[in-house]
Amino acid sequence: MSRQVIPSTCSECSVRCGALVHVEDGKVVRITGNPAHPGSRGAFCVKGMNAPLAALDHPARITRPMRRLGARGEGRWAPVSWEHALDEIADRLGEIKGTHGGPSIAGAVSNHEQSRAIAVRLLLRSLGSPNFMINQDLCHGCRYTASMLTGAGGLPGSELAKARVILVVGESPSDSHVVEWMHMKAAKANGARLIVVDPRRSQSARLADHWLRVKPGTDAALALSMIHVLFGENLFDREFVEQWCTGAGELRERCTRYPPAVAAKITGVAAESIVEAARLFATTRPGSMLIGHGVDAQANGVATIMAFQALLAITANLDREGTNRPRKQLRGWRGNFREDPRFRLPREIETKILGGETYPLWAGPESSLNSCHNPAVLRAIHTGEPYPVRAMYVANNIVCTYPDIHDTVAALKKLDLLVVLSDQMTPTAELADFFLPRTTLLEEEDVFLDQNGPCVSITQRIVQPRGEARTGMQIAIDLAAVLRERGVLDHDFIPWKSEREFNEYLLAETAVDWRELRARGFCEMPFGYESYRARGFRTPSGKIELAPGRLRALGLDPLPDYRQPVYARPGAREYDLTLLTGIRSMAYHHSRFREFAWARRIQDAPELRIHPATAARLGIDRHDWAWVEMQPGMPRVLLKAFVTDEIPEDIVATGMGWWYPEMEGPDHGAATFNVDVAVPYGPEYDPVTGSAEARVMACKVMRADPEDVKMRLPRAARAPAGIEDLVATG
Ligand SMILES: Nc1nc2c(c(=O)[nH]1)N[C@H]1C(S)=C(S)[C@@H](COP(=O)(O)OP(=O)(O)OC[C@H]3O[C@@H](n4cnc5c(=O)[nH]c(N)nc54)[C@H](O)[C@@H]3O)O[C@H]1N2
Ligand SMILES: Nc1nc2c(c(=O)[nH]1)N[C@H]1C(S)=C(S)[C@@H](COP(=O)(O)OP(=O)(O)OC[C@H]3O[C@@H](n4cnc5c(=O)[nH]c(N)nc54)[C@H](O)[C@@H]3O)O[C@H]1N2
Ligand code: SF4
Ligand SMILES: [Mo]
Repeated sequence: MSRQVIPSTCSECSVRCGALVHVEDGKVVRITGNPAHPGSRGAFCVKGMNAPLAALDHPARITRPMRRLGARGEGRWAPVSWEHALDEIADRLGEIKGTHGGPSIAGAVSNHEQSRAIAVRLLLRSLGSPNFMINQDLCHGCRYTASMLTGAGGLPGSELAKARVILVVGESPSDSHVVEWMHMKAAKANGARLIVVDPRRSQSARLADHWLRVKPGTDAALALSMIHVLFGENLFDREFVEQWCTGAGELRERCTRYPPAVAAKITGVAAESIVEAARLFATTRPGSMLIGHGVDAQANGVATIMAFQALLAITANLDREGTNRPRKQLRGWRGNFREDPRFRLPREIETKILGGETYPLWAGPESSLNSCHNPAVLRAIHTGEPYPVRAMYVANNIVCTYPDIHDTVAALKKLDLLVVLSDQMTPTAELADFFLPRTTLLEEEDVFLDQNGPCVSITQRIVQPRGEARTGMQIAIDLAAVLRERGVLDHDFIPWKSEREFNEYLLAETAVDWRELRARGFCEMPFGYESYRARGFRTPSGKIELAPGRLRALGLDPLPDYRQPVYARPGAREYDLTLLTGIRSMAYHHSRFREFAWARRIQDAPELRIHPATAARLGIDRHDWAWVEMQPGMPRVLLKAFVTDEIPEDIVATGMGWWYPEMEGPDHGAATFNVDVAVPYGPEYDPVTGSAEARVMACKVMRADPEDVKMRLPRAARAPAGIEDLVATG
């Protein structure tokens, strides 16, 4: 028997753990963590062990291009050749571009840094369209933008293990980031102190020395109050603030609005706890901070994150050992296509990006991520304002992940052309004109910078693509070739002939040795601390901007402030509970993996975490399901009760992304079981990024009639093999 262990990188989620792929007689038998990987040091999870293997030959997988027959969502398809599909897509893109202009074509992807996303961005730009949609306005948007404004962004990466005090805000690494969770536990075992800010008693909160149980959406008041304490008690790093920060005086003044007694009323955290936590964070060095999705995707997200970044800055916990470090650069790395002038559109086109007029720091030419305000794209499809969007090229599952599912579906149905890249028939793919079959992890080669290491990592192609599947980059290359031939391209931003050539391009000017990269799965990036001493921080002033000039220039409040969250404003009395969405599940990655029996064995239904007393008050039993409604006029969502005292009595919480691949109908159950059916896509929006309030909202909860639930649940006969018993019992 031949045995081989190939070092690679798991890319099933953005953590990107070093992986060892075990191959016997040419067949992948097992995937494990790579202890030698400098970023993840052996950490791994159930998704990485199972998903790549299970996806490869899954019965739900589609590996041929298909063209729609009949109406959108009718589920009638004809297999076509790649040649036919690309020809017709190119023709139709050419027509749409000719009639409505390049910007009438938009694209959507998941993560913006992977090659499958870069491929979409460059394809669009080649067609003259700046309209690139990423999920970051529901995800990291406020963190990216706050970091750009203040210059105090960055993650601790492996520094976390060396921190003596760790502040965790709105993040649950035990559910979402196995590497940070590992480092955090290691630091704690070495005596580090842990402060966790979270309304929910998460695993991190259980481990914490200080658990600050904030009311959702009030974190800005907490951070400003902690800063107030540090200024007042002279516990800030005077030298660093004087030399490396601007706006400290104004910030100090702003914080006087939030003495601990005032902040206590707003946040629900006792004044003494605020003072203690502030003192602990300032007097214990070094300190690291994890700031998560729990405070992003909120209407006051940027201000909240700026306030916590200010806390890092005034305690000088930046770019030193054991603190948050700014993104480390690799000399010669050519993967920054967002900023690279060789791949940019003319300014007059970039200013046309949808949403840029309202949110220039999010969507303009000088914005943090140069991508659309997604609600503006949906509006352009519906209304033709400010100009029509008639075609979309989609590489993720936006029907299941954008708020207001019915609105997303209605918009997609109005398009002249919808192309969806996927490995199976998702609720988004169901609406496509063309389904293009994409590879899964073991069939792909990807190269990227991992800030956890920091290192360059490679995902190696272990097996040949199944059937006719192609990688996202290869599909863009092949489509660009046809478009080029027809003279439809304004720019040639996809000059490569293969994914391999693209990857070689990324590294060509670096010192990375391909042989070493392949042999180890990574190449460490040398890095030092305090690089700001030589280069300054990445802001216009070269300093940390505590009151960023770019906000002031736009007439926005340059200082972080607390604003009352929407859910807490007076509204209809029956919306008496607060719902948190998006709590991560170790078995799933967003909308992915619902077709796998191993994942469904871990969790088979979208959960409603609810306190025992609240459940009792509403007559909800352990085995019950409940309807949750967020707003009159919006549909309700059906969630399964998970009675737990980790949640306060006035809050309930759930995950995201649910659908049942085996269920009939174009939505595969998403219109019933996916929380985003009931979540409006704003307003209100964050004034800087336009992020919608998709995380925290007022709701009412009603016990569902068990007979009615039974009718709606998926049928056992169609369930993924091995979980029929689960489905049968609901
Ligand atoms: N297994 C798994 N891992 C994932 C993902 C996945 O789908 N599955 N997705 C990845 C992606 S794209 C993302 S964005 C991350 C998200 O992962 P995280 O950044 O960890 O964010 P969440 O799990 O959404 O929420 C973290 C915590 O925030 C708390 N929270 C909610 N509202 C508030 C608030 O107003 N204030 C404070 N202080 N806390 C609040 C919640 O109770 C929760 O404990 O996970 C990534 N990792
Ligand atoms: N209400 C509410 N809505 C939310 C959130 C929330 O907390 N609450 N979270 C938001 C966040 S943080 C995010 S990031 C988005 C996620 O939103 P999406 O990006 O849409 O989520 P995914 O399910 O990861 O991506 C869907 C498709 O992308 C492709 N894909 C993605 N990653 C991979 C991969 O590694 N390999 C392969 N082969 N295919 C891949 C697959 O075709 C998959 O079906 O949802 C957001 N939506
Ligand atoms: S956390 Fe799990 S899914 Fe994400 S990269 Fe690591 S092993 Fe893969
Ligand atoms: Mo995300």
